[in-house]
Amino acid sequence: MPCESINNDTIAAVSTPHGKAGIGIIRISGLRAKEIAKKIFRPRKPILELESHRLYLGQLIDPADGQMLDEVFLSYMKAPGSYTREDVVEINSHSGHVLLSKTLQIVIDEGARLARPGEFTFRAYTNGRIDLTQAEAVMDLINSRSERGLLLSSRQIRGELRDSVRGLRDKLVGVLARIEASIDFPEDEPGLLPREETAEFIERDIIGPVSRFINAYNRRKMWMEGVETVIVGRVNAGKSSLLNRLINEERSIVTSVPGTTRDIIESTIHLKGIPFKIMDTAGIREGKGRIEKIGIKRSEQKLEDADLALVMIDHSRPLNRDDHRILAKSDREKSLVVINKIDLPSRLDEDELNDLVKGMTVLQISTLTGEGIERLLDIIPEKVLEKDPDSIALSPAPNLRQKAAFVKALDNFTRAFTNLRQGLPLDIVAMDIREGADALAEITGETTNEDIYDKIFSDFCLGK
Ligand SMILES: Nc1nc2c(ncn2[C@@H]2O[C@H](COP(=O)(O)OP(=O)(O)OP(=O)(O)O)[C@@H](O)[C@H]2O)c(=O)[nH]1
Ligand SMILES: [Mg+2]
Repeated sequence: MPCESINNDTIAAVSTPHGKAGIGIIRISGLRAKEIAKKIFRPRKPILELESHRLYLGQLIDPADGQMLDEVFLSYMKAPGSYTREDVVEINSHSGHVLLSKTLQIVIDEGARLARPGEFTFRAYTNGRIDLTQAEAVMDLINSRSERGLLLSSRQIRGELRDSVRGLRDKLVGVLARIEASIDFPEDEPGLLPREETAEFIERDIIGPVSRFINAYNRRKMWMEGVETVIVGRVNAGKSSLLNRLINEERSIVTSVPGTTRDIIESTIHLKGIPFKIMDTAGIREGKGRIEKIGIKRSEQKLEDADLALVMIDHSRPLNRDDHRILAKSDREKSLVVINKIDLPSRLDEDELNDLVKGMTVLQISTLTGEGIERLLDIIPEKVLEKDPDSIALSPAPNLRQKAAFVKALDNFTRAFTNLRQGLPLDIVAMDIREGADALAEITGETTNEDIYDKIFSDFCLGK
């Protein structure tokens, strides 16, 4: 969508959620914003001119019949000192669907048009106030489901990812300049471009950081969407009791009948600012009825897919084949062993157990008395954070679109690196570096195609 054609008109939308609330905000952006404000707003104290960045108290008037609709606050932000870099007017009125719709209708009658979802942010982007990574971070901020996700997106709004990408592109420009000079003056190549050194530079300063960004995508996913945490174990071990303890609610049915849980029961808790989607699963045992077998299959699938597994062992019963089977299927890297029912006497064979859980973190708990639960709540986030030391520093992490561009760029840079070392012609190397740099530019939106609005902004909410 070409930006020239859309930025000539003035857009308006209700920027607050629907429903009853203390206040509702109508936002207007574009060339006619101020003119519309003057027609529909009568300030309490007479003024000569609406000044930028001031809040005025007054009446909202329907110019059609001169009726007062509401007492409102109005502010005017003169271009380019506004969210969109255009003239922006915001009307804070009382909330309520009818009042806000009527106000919006008046604004439209006076010459604005209804904004599309995300169009205010889209204008901030097309007018050069923010780049694409910042625009996407605005959406993340709104949708964020965790404190860490919020922190990450607020840092991205300040432009951390944009700056890192631009830093990479600056380095590439330097490399390209030297390659091009060597193409033009081949006799000087050894001095201008020691191949081995240049290849090393590409590997360390370009391929390294790009790969780290790609890996960081998973971290972002965890923070934004939650760490999938599955509780698995044999029947009756106390899995449902543990879920209920962790979320502090009687969510999952607990009985002494083995095989009580059939479906996956899910609930989210936040630990150290990270959302954890805790899933209770059907207990695993061999040779039971058809329905239970389906449940067990699902449990095993979840164990495979999850980011983290709490593998539960019953302290009051000897280990059996089911325990062995579950532990054999558990990925040691992402599992914690939880020994439950320590309020009851042990019937576990210590040697057998030690052998089975070698190298894994083991915790002892009782969901009945609550013993060990606090410790478990500490260890769960530690397990996630230890795997990824960068995450503590909250370094920038790309979203799916940005990751795809990094992957494309990495492919180009890896080829350039190999070709350089193998002595291939420099114009081939230069082509890959240029393509890689273009892929990076897609991240910030500096070389983007026209359907950017549909791809990114249409997912925004109205009024943002
Ligand atoms: N003494 C004691 N009993 C417990 C403890 N945790 C759970 N139980 C009991 O063990 C039985 C099974 O608990 P659940 O939480 O339903 O076990 P589950 O692993 O979800 O069982 P399935 O869904 O059948 O696989 C219930 O009678 C619980 O009250 C514990 O720490 N100590
Ligand atoms: Mg259960």
